[in-house]
Amino acid sequence: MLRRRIGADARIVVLTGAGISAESGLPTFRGKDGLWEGQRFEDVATPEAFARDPESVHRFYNHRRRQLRDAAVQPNPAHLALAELERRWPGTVLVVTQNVDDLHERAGQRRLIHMHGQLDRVRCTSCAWTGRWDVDLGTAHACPHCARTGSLRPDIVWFGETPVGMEDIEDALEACDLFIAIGTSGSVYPAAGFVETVRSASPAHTVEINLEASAVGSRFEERRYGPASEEVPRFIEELLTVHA
Ligand code: BJW
Repeated sequence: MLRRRIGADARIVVLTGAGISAESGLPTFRGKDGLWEGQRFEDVATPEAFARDPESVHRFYNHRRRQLRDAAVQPNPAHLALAELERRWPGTVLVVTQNVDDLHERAGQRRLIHMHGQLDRVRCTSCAWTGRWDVDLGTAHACPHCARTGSLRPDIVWFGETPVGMEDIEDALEACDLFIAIGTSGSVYPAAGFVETVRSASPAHTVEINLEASAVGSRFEERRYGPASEEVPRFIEELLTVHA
């Protein structure tokens, strides 16, 4: 049962991390079999790494972009439940995802901010053009807008770069009544600090859903531990049973 009564007009903000896509077949970053295992993130997820060795960075993201198109990689019950919440909740729902996959969109989520960018988009470092990109990317490609070669990069937020949509995210966090963090380790900022932003701005209810306590788990009022594909639909069903 929900630990606190949530009003029908509640403004809900949901933060998602790699754990929500794990059961769709996409690896998380940290821990056993994670993307960072056997690899230093400084070698693939920083602007310095890209400047030093763009082909290695392209290889890392090309592999992941191809993985996204694997027929077995589909939204799981947790993504679907969040889209259902957005459709049926009388108040507002905003999903802020750290994930660069498109599983929330494929599940039907509409109010969504990709704070760490998107795998299926690229950006030109020369003219700032951004656009969709579904195939492998390399240093020989030319920008479709300015025609410069070798200036396209994955539209991903690397360490040391500013996440996308921070003003809108901060406004939503400060105004929300319910904050739910799903499948994120709480080890990368600013996302790891969102629970603190919510707590200092309002008396909102805060809920963590994860396989295990995250690095900031103790800061949440309510904690539910188990696979996202089970815990998220259960939690959302409880919310909707009360109000929809
Ligand atoms: C399940 C599950 C299942 C598994 N069911 N759960 C010192 C102190 C504080 C901060 C800093 C510092 N030094 C530098 C910083 C800032 C830095 C930072 O945080 N560094 C840390 C290393 C400390 N941050 C930045 O540089 C960010 N930019 C920034 O701060 O700009 C300044 C600014 C802020 C605010 C406004 C304006 C300006 C940028 C961060 C960019 C992160 N990029 C990456 C890689 C790129 C994307 C990609 O390649 O995909 O984003 S790093 C990587 O970590 C990726 C993820 O989005 C991110 C978070 O990982 P996530 O999602 O939490 O995954 P995991 O693997 O860590 O955890 C998975 C979780 O799921 C686990 O808890 C499991 O238990 C769980 N789980 N299966 C439920 N079935």
